[in-house]
Amino acid sequence: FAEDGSQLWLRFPAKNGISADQIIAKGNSPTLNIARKELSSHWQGQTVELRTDKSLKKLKDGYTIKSSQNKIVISAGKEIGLLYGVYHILRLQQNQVSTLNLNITEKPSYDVRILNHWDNLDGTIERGYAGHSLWKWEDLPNIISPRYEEYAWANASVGINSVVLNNVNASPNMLREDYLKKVKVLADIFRPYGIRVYLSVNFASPKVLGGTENSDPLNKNVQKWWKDKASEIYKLIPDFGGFLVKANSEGQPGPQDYGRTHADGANMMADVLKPYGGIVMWRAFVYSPSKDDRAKQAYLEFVPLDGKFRDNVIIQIKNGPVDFQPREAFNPLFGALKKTPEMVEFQITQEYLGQANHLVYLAPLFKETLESDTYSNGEGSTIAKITDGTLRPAKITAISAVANIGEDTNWTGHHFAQANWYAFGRLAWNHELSADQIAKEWITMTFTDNEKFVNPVKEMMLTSRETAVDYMMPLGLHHIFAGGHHYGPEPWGDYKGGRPDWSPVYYHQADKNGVGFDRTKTGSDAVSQYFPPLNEIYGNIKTCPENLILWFHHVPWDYKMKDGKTLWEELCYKYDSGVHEVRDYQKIWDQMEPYIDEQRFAEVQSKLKIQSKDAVWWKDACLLYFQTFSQMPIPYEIERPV
Ligand code: GCW
Repeated sequence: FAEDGSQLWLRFPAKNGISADQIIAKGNSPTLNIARKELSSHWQGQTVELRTDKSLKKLKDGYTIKSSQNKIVISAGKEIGLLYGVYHILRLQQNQVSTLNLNITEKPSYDVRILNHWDNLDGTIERGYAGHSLWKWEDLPNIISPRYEEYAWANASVGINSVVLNNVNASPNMLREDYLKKVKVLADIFRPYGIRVYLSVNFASPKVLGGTENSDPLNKNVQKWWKDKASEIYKLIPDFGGFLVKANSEGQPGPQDYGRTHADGANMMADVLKPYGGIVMWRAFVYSPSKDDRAKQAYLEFVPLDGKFRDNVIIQIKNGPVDFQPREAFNPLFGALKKTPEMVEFQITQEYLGQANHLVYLAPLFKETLESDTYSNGEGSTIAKITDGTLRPAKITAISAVANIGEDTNWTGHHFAQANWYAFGRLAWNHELSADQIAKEWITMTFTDNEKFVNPVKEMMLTSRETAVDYMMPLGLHHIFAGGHHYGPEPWGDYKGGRPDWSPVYYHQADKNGVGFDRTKTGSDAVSQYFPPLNEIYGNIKTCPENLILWFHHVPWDYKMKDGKTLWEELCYKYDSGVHEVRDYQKIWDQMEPYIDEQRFAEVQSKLKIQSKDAVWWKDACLLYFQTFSQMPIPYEIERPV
């Protein structure tokens, strides 16, 4: 068959698995039947017994696996746990791990492991680089694409249990009756795979769809509209997950339009969902053009509201305070809300990381955020522990990421972008897994277990995020992307008369003295939003980590860095080493030809060619531009700009 990447990491052995009498399981639910089918199609080991065991309910979606020579017993409180257990042993089989003496207990790090699709009803995808939307709204509810079930399968195999189908810049039409009937069809297909459907909602829906005089959350007619809508949704989809809301951000409507707060808006929705067990994920990605540093705005708006949200509201916070940059300091809102559950929003789709052209493995970025210590409850208050319920016993724990999936044959545009979907799922299940282990699993399952392939390719993946930072925005530089599409460099961008907070020059602040955004006390004082000792560490140029130095400081061009180079030289070397790293990836990849299929080999090779050209483009554009301020020579040891 064609190796077009359509099978993702789901390349279980094609020959027959165990026979029906080697599968011991009671019941006939759709979920159990999927588990049976997976075993009889792909499992080649011992007899498998699947047992539901009420005493294991505390493991939530988790399971135990115990095995001897002749038999494996998978037990779980819920049937979906049994299916996850089946994927676990299939993964072991694919990774050549012995399944003879297993004694495993798995419990997911988060209850809600959710993909956010930024898919529009017209089939386009905001920041999507893998073709149009998978959801064929025109065809639904009558024509059903086989990819709906394949999508559910892929998610279940890594433990993703929730999806938001539509863009956070939400069309009110999403809640129209005809669309809800289409949503129901998807929910029915996803359900046996343990996946619940959620929707992004437009705050102005009552007025736009229902003709209420406004969408004020304190207006009784508005509340009634939402209540009726919730009842209509739950009649169609009894296990509907809830709403995701982008309000009063980038021009979207919200409660502030009526002088109300985010809490007023979120609580109104929470109240109508509560009777059905639904939740509201309210986004903290809010900012507007103002004198205040954009990086401070979420904290300023949300901290005063701490404790005012209903218990079925969770605040969804982007990993950094600006916008999914190659590297950001973590968002200071994490840990700052003491009485309100918080969840991370990552971006799998590579809006700011070379889109579908660059090979950038994101697990190291995800891990960097999750392992960041906020010090909110003293040392060890990592973002992982704040969000997984360890430090904030929360009714709901969740983790989300913006999907990179589209209708491209290989789902994600770049073959290696599949790894980022996979890695998010695996970390949502267990945030303690290492980026290294996840990469190894994924490579083995997706390509081959030949070490001559696995080791060099894994090395390339593990370094790829830092490489992208080096050739795009080293040392804490950020948001110097070309306006609108955010693909290439435009550090000179100065949208006078437009939005200054979208202008690259606002973020790098280069002048003849130096470069970087002063977020210390002498500048925007964003550092004071961090708990001690981080406020001091970040606020002092001597102790600020160098990989964030230009995020927090305006640094003189001739500032001496730890390695003795001047800031200017360091910048030159970083850009240059990013270029060299990508060229090394090309060389590594060229040697991989014997180990894998021709099609994926050639497609990755040609993407690396683009990435390598782009890296040079970034380096030349940024260094030549910044040189107009530094007035310093490019160190002769590095390749001169072309
Ligand atoms: O990253 C920015 C994107 C917008 C996006 C917005 C958001 C969905 O450029 O396209 O809108 O963030 O997260 O709301």
